[in-house]
Amino acid sequence: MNFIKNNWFSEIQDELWPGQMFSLKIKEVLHKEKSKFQDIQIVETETYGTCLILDGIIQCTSRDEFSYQEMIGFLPLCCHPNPQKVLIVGGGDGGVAREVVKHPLVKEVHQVEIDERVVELSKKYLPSMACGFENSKLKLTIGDGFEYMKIHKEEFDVIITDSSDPIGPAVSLFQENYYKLMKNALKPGGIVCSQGGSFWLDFDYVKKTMDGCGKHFAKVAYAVTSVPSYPCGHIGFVIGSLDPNQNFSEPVTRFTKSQIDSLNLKYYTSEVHPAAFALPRWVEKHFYK
Ligand code: SPM
Repeated sequence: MNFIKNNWFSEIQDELWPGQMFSLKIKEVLHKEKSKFQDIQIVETETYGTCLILDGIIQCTSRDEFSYQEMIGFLPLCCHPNPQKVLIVGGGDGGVAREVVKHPLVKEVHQVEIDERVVELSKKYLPSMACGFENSKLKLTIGDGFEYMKIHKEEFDVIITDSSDPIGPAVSLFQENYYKLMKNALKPGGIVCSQGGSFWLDFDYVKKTMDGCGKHFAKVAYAVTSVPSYPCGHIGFVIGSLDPNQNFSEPVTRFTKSQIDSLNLKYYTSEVHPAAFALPRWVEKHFYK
């Protein structure tokens, strides 16, 4: 798999985003290998910093990664009244862990990542994200998130799934039985938040994932953020709560701007939080009917 030609990397994915592609100009290919699970490339780009690419799909760039990592972490954490114990499934670059450990109420973060090589390479080439692994609140397990949850029942307040796209190995993380497993791994009132795809590209898939979540969770919603290096510059999160009185667009933990700055949050604020749940009418009608 080689999508680099004349110093340009192009994200070509006929199944997920047919007829369009996003390209980044490359300064240098820093690393390339096939791990046990996937094709891994790390490249230095002209304008987006260092970029991690898995199976030909951009996972994060050092220029814009904070938007995704802060939002997938802080949206569910700030909706939960006491998010002491958190599980992260995936997230091998460490960026989500870096954000989750910042939350003042979080005491323990457990993370299960299947591909040890992504963790090792992120420590070497993406230290500003992989610093999440160095925090004393974090315990990393290399393994399968599905199997991990089968033996951890009613343990977590929040479960965050930072997966790649619904193709290949990550497909099961978007399905109904995954939501059932997460429900069983949560304490009463627990919240889940998963990479949910974009309404521009994955409209029916998002709806299907929300429906799967809705079979096991009392409240379900979809929130969005902008990430220029993802296709359409856009990505969403499917969020579910076991609490039937949950109102996702009203965070129970609110931060002043000075707290936001001391937490070194660059995208998430208590004002961005409710705005993330505001959807265009054509999307809202379809997702919440
Ligand atoms: N910690 C960052 C990992 C990012 N995981 C999600 C990557 C998704 C990339 N593709 C987005 C396409 C949306 N349809």
